[in-house]
Amino acid sequence: SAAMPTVAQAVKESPRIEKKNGKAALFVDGAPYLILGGQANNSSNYVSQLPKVWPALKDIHANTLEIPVAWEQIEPKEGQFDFSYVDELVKQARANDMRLVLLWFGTWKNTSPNYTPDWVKLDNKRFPRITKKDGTMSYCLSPMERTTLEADKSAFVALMTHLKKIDGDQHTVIMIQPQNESGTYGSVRDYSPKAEKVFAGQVPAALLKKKGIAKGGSWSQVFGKHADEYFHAWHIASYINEIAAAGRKVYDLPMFVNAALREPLVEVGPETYSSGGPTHNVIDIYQAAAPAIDIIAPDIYKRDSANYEAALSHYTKHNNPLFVPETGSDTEFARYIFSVLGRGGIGFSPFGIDYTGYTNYPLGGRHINPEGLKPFREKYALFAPMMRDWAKIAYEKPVWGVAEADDRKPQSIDLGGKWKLDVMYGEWQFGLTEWTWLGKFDPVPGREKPNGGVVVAQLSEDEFLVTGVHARLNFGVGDKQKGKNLIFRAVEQGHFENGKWVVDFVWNGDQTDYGLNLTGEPAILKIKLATY
Ligand code: N0T
Repeated sequence: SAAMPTVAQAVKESPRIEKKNGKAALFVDGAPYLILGGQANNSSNYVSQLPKVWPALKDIHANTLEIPVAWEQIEPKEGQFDFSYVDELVKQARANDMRLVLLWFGTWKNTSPNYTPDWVKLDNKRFPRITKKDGTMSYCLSPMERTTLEADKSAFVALMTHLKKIDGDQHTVIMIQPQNESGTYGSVRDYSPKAEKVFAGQVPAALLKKKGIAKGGSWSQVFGKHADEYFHAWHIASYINEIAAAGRKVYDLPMFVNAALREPLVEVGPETYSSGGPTHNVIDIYQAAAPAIDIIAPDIYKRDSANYEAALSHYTKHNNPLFVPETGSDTEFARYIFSVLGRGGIGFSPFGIDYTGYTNYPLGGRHINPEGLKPFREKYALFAPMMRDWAKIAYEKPVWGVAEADDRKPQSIDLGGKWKLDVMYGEWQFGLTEWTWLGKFDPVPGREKPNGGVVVAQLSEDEFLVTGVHARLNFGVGDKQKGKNLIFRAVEQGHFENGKWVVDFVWNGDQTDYGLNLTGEPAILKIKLATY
């Protein structure tokens, strides 16, 4: 009947984060969605720059653009809004078949108020900055000020109201990041008289509960040497939460915050990083203070594998969905998509992906051009054609992933006890690892830096979906069936069509006798294991 919703209408549900069995998925149009992202440079948020953004995203097979919307550009005069950039951005995203994650650059952008309108950033009286311990003024706006919060909130609500109007039926915009790398450098918290008063007061019950602390008290009494940082984190998180919640009330989109990292592997004090931001040691505080935030996300610019993997471990704790909204655009960073997806991540996004000519090297790559972006392109090429399938499988089935480590040594994955997978890095078309008896060969080009990796999903007891690059795979029997010999029932290369696996051809002979070789060419394998 005419009253029945059509299929197209029925699937246009609002994007949302869903969680079950310790896993998380980003649902877009009613089904899990994998963010193969690229974040534009900071100053690419103008209509004139957009034509230089889309080609870079396309060159890496991205499906989602992360890009700023700045408070200064939508509310240049107090109470007067200009959404012309947002309108054009959404229009062009649709024309380029791209989804959007919008980054709200408001009170805190890399902790600073530089993206606030001049009527905010030039009015210290109305919008006070933090007072440092020695009584001098910090650059950073204070989270303790109601006026600032209300002003930011009203701009953000105006943005969300506008998004609902222009995009509430299509959901080109799938997620929002309120603020960017909040916190404060150079002062652990606000020491203004107003803040001091609150600091002397009681720790909120919700925080005590989250921390499992029975006996309340002042911040110093309860948290000792961590009191200053926890206090600041609580107030920034609460501030962001109030803004996010007000925005979600008018238009309910998933929201996340991003962190400028604290050292992942060494204990350092808050005077060395953005104190009060969502660093790994305060994830639980953010969760307690900011229920309107779905994800606490790490911006990872450490190139080395030890730090990178440690950062990922930190941000998968506390039942926090894993999403990497920023990472370096250089070669070494691309491999970590396998670590992220192997940990059940909902998305991955290098930073500075546009052809404006800017690069944040040495945080990212030196050459943001088709050649420089190749490491990302070859990885996204694996997932782009099956991004819905992978997202669904990762939400429902066990998954593992490894990125080639800096030592470039082989790694072994325990696939749940019955089977295991040994991964070694490099490329061979035939035979053993080193054909010493055949003499020396030219090194494989493009393998100067570690760029390999593999992900595996268990489809059923003896069936695995595998993809990766620059790796050789050797499956084996696990501890649970020691003494048996493994044999492939079949190694299928194929693709997904409307959610169904379609076999293109079957690997055998040279392609399987010495391990399964994944090169830089996209190959998705379904492996059926057996024993004899
Ligand atoms: C990031 C980006 C942009 C290992 C830097 C990273 C982006 C912001 N900040 O290009 O500014 O908007 O979120 C801070 C990295 C700290 C240094 C890490 C050294």
